[in-house]
Amino acid sequence: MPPARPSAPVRLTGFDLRVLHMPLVSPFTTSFGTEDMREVIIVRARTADGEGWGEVVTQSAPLYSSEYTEGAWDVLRRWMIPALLDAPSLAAEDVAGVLSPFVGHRMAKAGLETAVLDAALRVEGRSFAQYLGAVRDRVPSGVSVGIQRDPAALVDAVGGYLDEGYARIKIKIKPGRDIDDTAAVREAFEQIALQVDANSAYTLADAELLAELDRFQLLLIEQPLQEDDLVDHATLAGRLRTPVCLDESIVSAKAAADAIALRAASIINIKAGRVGGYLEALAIHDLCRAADIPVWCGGMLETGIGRAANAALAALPGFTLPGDISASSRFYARDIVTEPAVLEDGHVRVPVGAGLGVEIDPVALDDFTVAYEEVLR
Ligand code: OSB
Ligand code: MG
Repeated sequence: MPPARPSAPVRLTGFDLRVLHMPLVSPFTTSFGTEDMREVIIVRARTADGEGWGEVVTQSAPLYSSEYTEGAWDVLRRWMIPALLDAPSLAAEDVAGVLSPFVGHRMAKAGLETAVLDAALRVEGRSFAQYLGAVRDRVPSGVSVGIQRDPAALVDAVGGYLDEGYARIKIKIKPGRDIDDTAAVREAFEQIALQVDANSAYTLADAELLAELDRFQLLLIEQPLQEDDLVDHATLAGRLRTPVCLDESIVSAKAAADAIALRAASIINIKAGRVGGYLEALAIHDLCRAADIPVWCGGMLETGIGRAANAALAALPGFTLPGDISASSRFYARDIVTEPAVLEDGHVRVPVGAGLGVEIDPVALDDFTVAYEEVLR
């Protein structure tokens, strides 16, 4: 269901865009590469009544998806922001429609919609959680663990996160770093909730190898094949006991409905950035719930802005598996919000303040900013 009560329209006066470079506490390695710095775009919506914040979760290179920072920056400043500023007054629920002529670029769209929604809800004094229909005040926190030097180093890293209290472990895999890595973690920690993420690194020809993962009692395998391999995912799912979960393939509510109809996924990872915003994410939640498909909230190494919004989303009733909503300290020594998310008994609190419920630390924001541009009406 769309939010019971829509947000009030805002009178936009402009947006400002920043590219941030935020150092990671340790390098993060996936099947598509290693990062030691998070490059991210932060959006501020300016309105006649106040401001709102959003995050564009692109990375510097188009390796996870076709979107990347410079492409998003260009489409935001040249196309999307001018289209939004054309309307004298705009509700967050209308942002996706205004931006719909522009094909793709969902992460860019999500950042704008989130900023407008934050601005509107701050004026109303309503939280993201209330707006979206959250039913929990805290959410279980899972952690995504990158590929390490060797399986022993992976076991060490996982042990550290378990000591911190994380409720679920996800390890990244790729060809050559799959069965042995998973076996090492499962042997060291027999009872933990464990899942793997391949980030599209395999093909259907690897089905037999991937079936070897069946012996590890995994919660799921995430995105083994390419983004547009829905039919192959369905074939693979038929050959595995481990549930197949889709991440990259789920770019919209339509893609989610198609994946479910094809039996390409029995679990779905919802990332608001990847699908164009929290309203599309809500639509996916609702259709999965109706189809009895469990969902969980994915992450894109969000700053305190996106992390707050993700916690609110993950508090919806259909989110029955722990999300990649770790404490800010999992990735960052210093965040851009004054009260970064912390781990409490394996959970992260859902913010209760108006809008996203977090305040920006202007000094930190400034320190990480490497590019700035205002687009005004
Ligand atoms: O596939 O889920 C993914 C990070 C960047 C890009 C893709 C993914 C990830 C993660 C990290 O796994 C999730 C997080 O933010 O904790
Ligand atoms: Mg993933």
